[in-house]
Amino acid sequence: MRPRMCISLVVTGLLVAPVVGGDVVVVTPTADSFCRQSATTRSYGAAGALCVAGTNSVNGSGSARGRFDTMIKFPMAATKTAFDAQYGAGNWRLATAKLTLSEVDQPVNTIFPRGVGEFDVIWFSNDNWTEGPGTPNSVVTGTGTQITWSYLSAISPGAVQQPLGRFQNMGVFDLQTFTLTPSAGLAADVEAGTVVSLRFSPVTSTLGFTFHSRNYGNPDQHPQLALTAAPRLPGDMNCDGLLNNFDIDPFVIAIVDPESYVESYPGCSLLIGDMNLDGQLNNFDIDLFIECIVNGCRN
Ligand SMILES: [Ca+2]
Ligand SMILES: [Ca+2]
Ligand SMILES: [Ca+2]
Repeated sequence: MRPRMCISLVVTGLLVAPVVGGDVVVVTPTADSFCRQSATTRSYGAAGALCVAGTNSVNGSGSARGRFDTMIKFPMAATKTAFDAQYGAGNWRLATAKLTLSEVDQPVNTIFPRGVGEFDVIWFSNDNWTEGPGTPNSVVTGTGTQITWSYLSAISPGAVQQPLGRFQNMGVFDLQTFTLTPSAGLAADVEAGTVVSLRFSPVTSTLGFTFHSRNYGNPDQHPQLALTAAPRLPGDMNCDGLLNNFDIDPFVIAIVDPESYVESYPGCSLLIGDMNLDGQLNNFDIDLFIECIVNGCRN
């Protein structure tokens, strides 16, 4: 059979230096804000911190603080541009999404509660919200689309909300990274280069998780969303949207002579041959490629 013949040439012929890719794109927010159930019209969008807290949360002095939810908005245009350049326009899908937050375990401002517990991160379909100008020390009533408890409550029933994971804070002053499930909505936003809105809602009633916002002075401690992509159709080496015998020759070229592949298939990417999705194209991808050509791919 042709597939086995062609590939056997590669298997017996060489040890190829890996083609490394799988870049991580890191995105920071364009808007973020918390809101409080006990202060329904207040804006806190310019605060240096964000918070998600349960209904029974208390601050450092034991005073009841009640429920806090947080909204964060990430722009995806630059991410799409980067992955289009890496894989070819439309030839990739969202693979992983990791959120890093900078926890403030003992916030100075007494508005913020403290307590370890669980919370949900949720993909929120409605991007029609803004961060208002208020802070804990600057009393401002939110107007229009500015995030307040009232506005979030008004837009929530009409929004699609997809869970991206249930997590727990550490109760320490440190960066924490949470691996999000790439839900259909999250993936669609990233792949279209639009906007991702995330909502943080409490699970544990005594949770009080405070972390730095994009308004905080040190940019290293702003919320960060780190994204990676993978080929949309692994093994489609000629980028015609199909995986078949016509991909065998370009796969062989990509393994043996990567520079020649790049010249011959502009707009495609060597990483489309990364069949085991480890971010490299090398000999370890050959068996999986053969398996896909002969028997069809599992994914
Ligand atoms: Ca903000
Ligand atoms: Ca193809
Ligand atoms: Ca690989």
